[in-house]
Order: sequence, then C-alpha cells, then structure tokens
Amino acid sequence: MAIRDILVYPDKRLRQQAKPVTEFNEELTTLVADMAETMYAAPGIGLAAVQVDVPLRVVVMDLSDERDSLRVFINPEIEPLEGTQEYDEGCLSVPGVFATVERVERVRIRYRDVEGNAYEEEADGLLSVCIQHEVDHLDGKVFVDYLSRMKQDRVRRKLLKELKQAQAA
Ligand code: GNR
Ligand code: NI
Repeated sequence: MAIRDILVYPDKRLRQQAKPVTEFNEELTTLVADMAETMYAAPGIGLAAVQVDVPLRVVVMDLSDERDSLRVFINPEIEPLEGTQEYDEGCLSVPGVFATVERVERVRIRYRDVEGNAYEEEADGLLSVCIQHEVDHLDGKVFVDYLSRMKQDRVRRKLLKELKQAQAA
C-alpha cells in the first residue's frame, strides 16, 4: 500500500472525465487500497480516483467516527429521488475551504464492489452528500464550481498563492 499525492485545485487534471472500470483485477485492488490509505491519512471521509490522477470511476469512503467502516463504490451511478439539502462542504483537493452547497436530499446509488458484484441502495444525509460530491469528481467537477464566480476566483487565487509559497520554501 502507498499514500498517493492528492491533486489540488485549480489543477487541470481534476477536470478529467473518469472512465468506467471494466477489469476487476489486482491493479484495481491495489488502487482501492492506496486510495483508502490516502483518504485515512489525509484525513478525509471520501476520495475519488481522479483526485489521485487516476481517471477511473472508483470512490472510497468512510463516514464512521471510528474510521473502521471502509466503503468502496466502483462505477457509481446516482439517480436523484427527492428533495434538496444544504451542507457545508470541504474537499481534500481544495484544502482549507468550506462552502455551503445545495444537493439532492435523497438518491438511489447503483455501484459495484471490487469483485464486480452489483448493488443498489437508497441514501440521504451525509452519504447522499458525499456520493454526489465524489461522482462530481469522476465527471471532472469540484464543489467550488457551484459557487459564484467571485468566490471561485478568490479560492483559485488563495490556493495558487499557497502553492507558490510552498514551492519557494
Ligand atoms: O473529507 C471530505 N469531507 C467532506 C465534507 C463535506 C462534504 C463532502 C466531503 S468529501 C471530503 C473528501 C473529498 O474531497 N472527497 O472528494
Ligand atoms: Ni472532494
């Protein structure tokens, strides 16, 4: 297992459109293990493969307080069901920035596990917010995209400045 580097906004590679997984092999198992290790180390509650520069439709997540309930979603698909909810979102690719985003409240999730078994479940609350946030990553989207242009510019400038300071150090 290995911790992988997480891309930081406004890195263009975060705009990659991820492709569905077609082979449920050892390479996939290694990717999932590395993503889990990277998410736990960050620490974060979710991670999409695009964030570690792998354009495949793979998501890991752990919403438990104990950090002992890893969930893996391969080729996740979301069907909006009902309602809307607002949540103060953060993102490992947008460090230090939090902003309220409106999402669908209740969704149906269809996905596969690392072995290729198919599942379907309904979600609301944090699971619903998080899977919508992660599937956005797989489509090249970041939560900052939902903010006003002014706020987007502010976030971009802040992170580019921090990047330059880190490079100078
Ligand atoms: O760790 C994370 N926390 C979080 C908080 C509110 C809404 C979404 C998230 S996901 C984020 C990890 C991440 O960047 N996943 O892509
Ligand atoms: Ni994110």
